[in-house]
Amino acid sequence: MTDALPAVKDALRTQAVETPSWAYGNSGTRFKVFAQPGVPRTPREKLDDAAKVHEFTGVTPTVSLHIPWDRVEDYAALAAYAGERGLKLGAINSNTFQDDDYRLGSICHPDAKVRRKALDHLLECVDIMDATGSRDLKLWFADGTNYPGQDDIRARQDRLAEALSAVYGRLGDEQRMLLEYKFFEPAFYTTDVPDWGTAYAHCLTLGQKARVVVDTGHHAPGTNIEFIVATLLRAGKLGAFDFNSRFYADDDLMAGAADPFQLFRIMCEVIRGGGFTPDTAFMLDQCHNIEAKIPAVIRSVMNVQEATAKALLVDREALAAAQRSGDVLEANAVLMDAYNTDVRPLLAEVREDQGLDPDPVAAYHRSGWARKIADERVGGQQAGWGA
Ligand code: LRH
Ligand code: MN
Ligand code: MN
Repeated sequence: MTDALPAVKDALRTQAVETPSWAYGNSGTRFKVFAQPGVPRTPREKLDDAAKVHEFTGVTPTVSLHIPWDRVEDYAALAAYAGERGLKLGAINSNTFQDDDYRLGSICHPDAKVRRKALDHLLECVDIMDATGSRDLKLWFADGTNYPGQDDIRARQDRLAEALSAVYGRLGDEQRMLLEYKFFEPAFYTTDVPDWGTAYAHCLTLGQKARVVVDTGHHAPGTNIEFIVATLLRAGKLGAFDFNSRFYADDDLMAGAADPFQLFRIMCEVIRGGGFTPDTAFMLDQCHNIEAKIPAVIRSVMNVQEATAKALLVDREALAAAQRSGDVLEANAVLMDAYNTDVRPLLAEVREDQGLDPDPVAAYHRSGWARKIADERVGGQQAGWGA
C-alpha cells in the first residue's frame, strides 16, 4: 500500500467538488424554516461563502446556480465576480416546479401552452450558460401524476422527449445536459423521470451531450447505487453526482453522514469505471436546515474526500487476483482493508502540501468569517426550499 501513496495523493490533489448555491441560504422543511444569522442575501454573498469553503478545502472551485433562486441582471458580471474570488460558475439548475402553472407538470403538462413556458425557461437556462461559461445544464423535473388515470403515461413520455430534444438542439458544442431522476415526490403515483433507466433511455436517444445525474438521495431504500454507477459508466452515460445523505426519502443531509460505506462503494465504482475525471461532475445537492451551513458544506466535502481516498487505496491487483481465484472472503477483505483505513492523516498531509490548514473546519472557525457575516448581513435569503 505504501508504494501506492504518491499516486493516491496525486489523484486526491486533482479532485474537485462543486458546491450548490442553495446550501448557503436558509432552508427547511415544509414545517419550518429556521433562519440563521449571517446567511447570504444575494447570489454574490452565496459566492462569498462558497469562496470560503474553497479557501479552506482547496477542492471546491465551482458553484452550481439554481434559476430563478440565483436570478441576476447580468450573469457575465456574476461570473466575473466569482472569478475574482477564485471560483467559476458551475452547473445551471433549471426550476420548473415552483410556479402555479406547473400543477399538472411542466414539459410533460397536457397543455401545450404550459409546456412552451417550461421549455422557454430551459432555453433561457442555456442562454445563462452562454453568459456564465457553464458547461452543464442540470434538469430535474417534478413532473408526474398523483392518481391512476390522471394523464396518459405514454403521452407524457412523448412530451418529455420532445422538450428534451429541443433543449438538446440548443446546446453549444462544449455544453452538456444532465438529466436527473427521482423515484417520487412531489408526484406520488407516477413520476416522468423516476429512475436511471428512464433517464438513460432519453439520454441515449438524444446523443453524446446528454448524460444522467445520480442524486444519491433519489432512490428507494436499499437500492444498490454503486451498481447504477457502474452501469452508467460502462455505457459512457454518467454525467454527474448530486451527493447528499438520506435516511428516509430525499433528506438532503450532509454527504457521507448517513452511510459513509455507501459513498465509499460508489467511489470504488467511479474509480474502477474510469469516472474519476472532470468528465464526471461531483456536486453536492444538500440543505442545512439546523446546522451551521458553511462548516456543514466543508464537512461534506471532507466526507467525499475521505470516501475517495479510501477507494483509491483499494489494492486493485490483490482484489483482481482474489476475484479471479474465486476467493470471496479475500476479495471482500481487500475492499474492507481500504475502507477501514484511517485516511484523515493522509488527507491532512495532502492539504499541508498544498499550503492549506490540515483541519479545514477548525481553520474556518478560527477565521472569524461566521461572526463577520452575522454582523454584516441582516435578513438572509431563503434558499428556495421550505415554507
Ligand atoms: C430535486 C433536486 C434537484 C433540484 C435540487 C434543488 O429534489 O435534487 O437537483 O434542482 O433538488
Ligand atoms: Mn439533486
Ligand atoms: Mn433532491
